[in-house]
Amino acid sequence: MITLALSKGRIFEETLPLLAAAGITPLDDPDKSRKLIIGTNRDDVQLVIVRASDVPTYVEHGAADLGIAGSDVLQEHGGNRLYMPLDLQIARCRLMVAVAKGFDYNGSVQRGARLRVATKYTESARRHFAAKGVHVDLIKLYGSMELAPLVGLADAIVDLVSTGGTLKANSLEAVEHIYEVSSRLIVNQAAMKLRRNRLQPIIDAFASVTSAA
Ligand code: PRT
Ligand code: MG
Repeated sequence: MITLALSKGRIFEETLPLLAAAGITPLDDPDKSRKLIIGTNRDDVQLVIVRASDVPTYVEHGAADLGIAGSDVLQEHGGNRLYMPLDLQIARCRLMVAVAKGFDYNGSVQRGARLRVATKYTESARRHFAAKGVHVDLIKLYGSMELAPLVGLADAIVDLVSTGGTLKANSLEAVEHIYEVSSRLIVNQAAMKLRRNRLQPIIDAFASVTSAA
């Protein structure tokens, strides 16, 4: 059995065309079904549905041969024990610093004020501000980062931005770009050695759609 780990929602939806190129059709929709293991039209391929941030863990430990994870998640996880053959160019967005409209971010940085920054992306944020030589107090959150500046929990947030609609709806504005994000195919290193003949056709099919896009 070949096992592919991925998260439901945007990554699952944007992976469907890649799976189709490999001749793989899921038998259930994880956004409707409560099943965590989803069969496919191929007896030898199954999907496991996990939290986006857990995908690298399943693949690293070999519980899944393959996985699809955002580069944001991989940056936080530290994916050095994973083989990453492809940038799939799906679920694209960018990691940004944002503040409440009217907050003088550049002025605060120039004055050397110690900023309170709320984020789920503590590793990426730590590296970004360290590279700039800006002192920050990081506040770890697990979601709804946009709320933090509105209620005085933080001066700034580090979060993903796609359309910008969420920032706008909460009277926030992006003030700094940290990095571009897209999803990567990740492969367990032992599986890549031992099961290459089974995995390579799937990787090639994904690559054919990705480079055509
Ligand atoms: O939801 P859960 O806590 O289980 O995990 P998750 O939020 O990590 O999963 P999910 O499925 O929401 O995101 C999975 C991956 O999709 C992320 O790791 C990114 O690589 C990628 N991705 C692409 C995004 C977005 N675009 C995105 N816009 N992930 C999250 N967002 C959120 C963002 O955090 C913000 O709250 O959408 C909001 C902003 O969107 P706009 O369009 O309003 O700017
Ligand atoms: Mg989410």
